[in-house]
Amino acid sequence: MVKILHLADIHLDSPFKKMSYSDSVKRRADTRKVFSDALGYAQKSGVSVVLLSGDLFDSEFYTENTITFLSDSFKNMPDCRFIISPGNHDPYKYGSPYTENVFPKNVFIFNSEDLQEITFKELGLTVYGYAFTSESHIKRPIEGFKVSKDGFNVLCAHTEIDTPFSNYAPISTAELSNSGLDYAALGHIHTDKEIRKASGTVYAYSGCLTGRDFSEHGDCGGILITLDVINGRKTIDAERAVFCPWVYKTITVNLNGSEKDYDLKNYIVKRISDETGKTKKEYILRIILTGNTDREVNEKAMTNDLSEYGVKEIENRMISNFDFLGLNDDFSIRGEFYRTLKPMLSSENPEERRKAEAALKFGLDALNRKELE
Ligand SMILES: [Mn+2]
Repeated sequence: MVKILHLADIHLDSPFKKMSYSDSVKRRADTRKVFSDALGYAQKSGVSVVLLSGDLFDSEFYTENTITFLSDSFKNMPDCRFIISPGNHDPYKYGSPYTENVFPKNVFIFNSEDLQEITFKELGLTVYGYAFTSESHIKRPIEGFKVSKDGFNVLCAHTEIDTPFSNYAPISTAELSNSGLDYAALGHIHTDKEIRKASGTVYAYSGCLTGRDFSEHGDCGGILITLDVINGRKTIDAERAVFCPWVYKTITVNLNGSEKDYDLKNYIVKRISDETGKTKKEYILRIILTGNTDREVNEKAMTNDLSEYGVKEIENRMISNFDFLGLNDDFSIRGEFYRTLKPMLSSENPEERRKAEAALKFGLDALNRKELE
């Protein structure tokens, strides 16, 4: 039996530009802590290979501290092998963390755009991989590839799957299907968390190790792979493991209708508890307010007011209370005017929305031959 931990998109030393300096320092340390927790889990689970499918680093800017931290982490697990496939954020090239530093003996780093392989006879396992050597990788890395080794065959790859003209080492499910690989450990897509199968090949993105902003929502971690032979047949088990204690989440709160009198704060708090349940997770929340209402909201004050519930951002997408349905079906020039403005009325840009609302009010008043204010 061989146990493998699949991780990717760790983005160590991310700058966290949107945060304050002290928060960004803390979040970088937290990221390292989550990585340590993942390796602790690997040790406890009897993992003998850790696959790092690209973007271990966020960019060519990395600190000495992080290199020491990584080297120590690898050294502290001498019986485990660490395989690194450099990705588009941390390509293998002159000046990269991979060429400038010496890593412990149990670390294997792919260094060519062409497919390479490492066989661990003691495990009956061959790992295939390649490196981004710049920010893009046009070549199809496993085109025409078929495994030729006995035992277990696994790919460790930074790739954009099923996107034929991608600049990110495109691999198709047809290629995986024909490859004879037992597992493809993919990196690059941070929020794809589905474990799939193409013929005999199980493949998955691990997703990012930790969420860094609202685009990296939901539970984050890696995948534990167990390869075995039972009654002469190969078996594979793939199981998600969550390592990141914080979760980015967006909640849409619709303020439509007649709820004019309720307390807005209580209403949002109730929606938060409905959406997050009673878990002990640390939620980082963005609230999107929608609906047709004349309610005024001070987003900044409300964000402060709700910060104890984990709210970091409030986005106001509410539109004031016009007779939209009526206008939408109105075939006069009033309806045409409304339909022209409609995309701007529901724009994600609050400034554009407000301008469109003002234009609608003035326009309708003008069409109604009212005095303009
Ligand atoms: Mn990435």
